[in-house]
Amino acid sequence: MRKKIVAGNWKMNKDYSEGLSLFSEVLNMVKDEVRGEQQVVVCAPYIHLHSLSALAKGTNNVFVGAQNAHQEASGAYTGEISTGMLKSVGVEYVILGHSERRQYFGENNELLAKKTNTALANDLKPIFCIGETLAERESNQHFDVIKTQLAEATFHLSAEDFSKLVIAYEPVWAIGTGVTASSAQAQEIHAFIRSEVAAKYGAEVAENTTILYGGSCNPGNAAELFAQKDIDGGLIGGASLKSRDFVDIVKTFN
Ligand code: 3PY
Repeated sequence: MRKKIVAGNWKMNKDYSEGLSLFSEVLNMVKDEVRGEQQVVVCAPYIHLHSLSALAKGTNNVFVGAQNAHQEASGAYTGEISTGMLKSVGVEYVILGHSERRQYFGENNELLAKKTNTALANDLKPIFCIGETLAERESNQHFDVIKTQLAEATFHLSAEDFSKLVIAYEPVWAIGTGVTASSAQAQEIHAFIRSEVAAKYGAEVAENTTILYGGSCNPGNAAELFAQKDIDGGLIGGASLKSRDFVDIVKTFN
């Protein structure tokens, strides 16, 4: 059975005490709600990760994630954070390839392939983001864009390593815009992603790959999105900053 995940992406929000309060509220509300193959992951800014990991310790299904990591294991990279450092404070997941990193920090598939390798070498599970821009969708290139992102950044992995990834489909036109892909649009792409994974790694790996939807997912649209056959949860932006909204999305699974 593949994992069902609701992951929050706080982005560059919440100072230290705000982050602790938000995470504690979420933890208290979800710790008895998340069962079996379900997981909740909170991807917070670096300053929070050590404290949040300590709070999450002892829960079975609540994990902490980072939003980025450097591609090298260590060295003279002033201001950067390595995957080994993240692992040393109890982090389990790392978001890679978010469209904001691609857009504002020039991250491309080649760099993201390196980051993916380094994360896996340090036993961190990438939540690997892919998705097309509005112009690419309008010119009917969305399937090709997704195919290329997957192939160039992840299909060099062995089947065993690929199985450790979580894929997040985040159409760029739905990020921070309040516009959500319809459940049919999202399902169509998720099914396509699964078929690409099946063509590369076989049906069993594809069947076990968790594919999240991200992009203005909120308590009002999560149930319909998560009910789709190939949507295994969400990567939640703005709604992860309010404990009640985030927990309502988590409860959608029950
Ligand atoms: C959003 O929903 O805006 C996101 O970018 C989630 O990662």
